[in-house]
Amino acid sequence: MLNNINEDYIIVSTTGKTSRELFELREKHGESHERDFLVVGSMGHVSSIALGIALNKKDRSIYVFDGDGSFIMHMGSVAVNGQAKIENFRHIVFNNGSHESVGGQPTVGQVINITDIARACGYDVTYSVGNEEELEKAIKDIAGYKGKVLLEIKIKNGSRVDLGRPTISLKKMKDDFMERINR
Ligand SMILES: Cc1ncc(C[n+]2csc(CCOP(=O)(O)OP(=O)(O)O)c2C)c(N)n1
Repeated sequence: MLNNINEDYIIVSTTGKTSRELFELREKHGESHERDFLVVGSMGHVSSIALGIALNKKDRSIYVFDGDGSFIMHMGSVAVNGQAKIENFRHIVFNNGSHESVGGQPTVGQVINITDIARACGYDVTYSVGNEEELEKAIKDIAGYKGKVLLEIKIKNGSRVDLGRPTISLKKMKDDFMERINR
């Protein structure tokens, strides 16, 4: 997915294995972490943090990497996001129907209709994809789109058991990220 984002972007990524995977992918590809803000610990707050950045950096494309558990946890923020006057908000929900990071307890993520909720709250366009081909097409469609987008990616559980954790201090990562978005 990262390879298919073809614009100047930043990522605000939810707590748990999503952020751990993002960190590991950057390391694997020899890429810097400065585009990424990893929300470690504060489950459910990722889209609110991203909204603050999107409102203040309107020339940047903001990708929110969210989980279904996190999305549901603070669903009120979806209403606030949906009413914000911004055109640079791309909310991606990795929906595995569970809290995989902490043992795989089921959520109602794959029972409720996340895209309907987003549209009802004011998001301009939504996608729900379930395979790689649809995902690649959706990523291309939303790049550069002027508005608030929600893309739900329906996935299965299956993260690696030996997945690492960030090896750079969170303070340094935050400082590098701040430097990058203010450049
Ligand atoms: C306020 C709060 N509650 C609980 C946790 C513990 N916790 C970390 S990740 C996680 C599960 C997140 O589920 P989801 O957003 O669906 O992502 P997944 O783990 O499936 O990738 C939980 C419960 C936390 N970090 N913060």
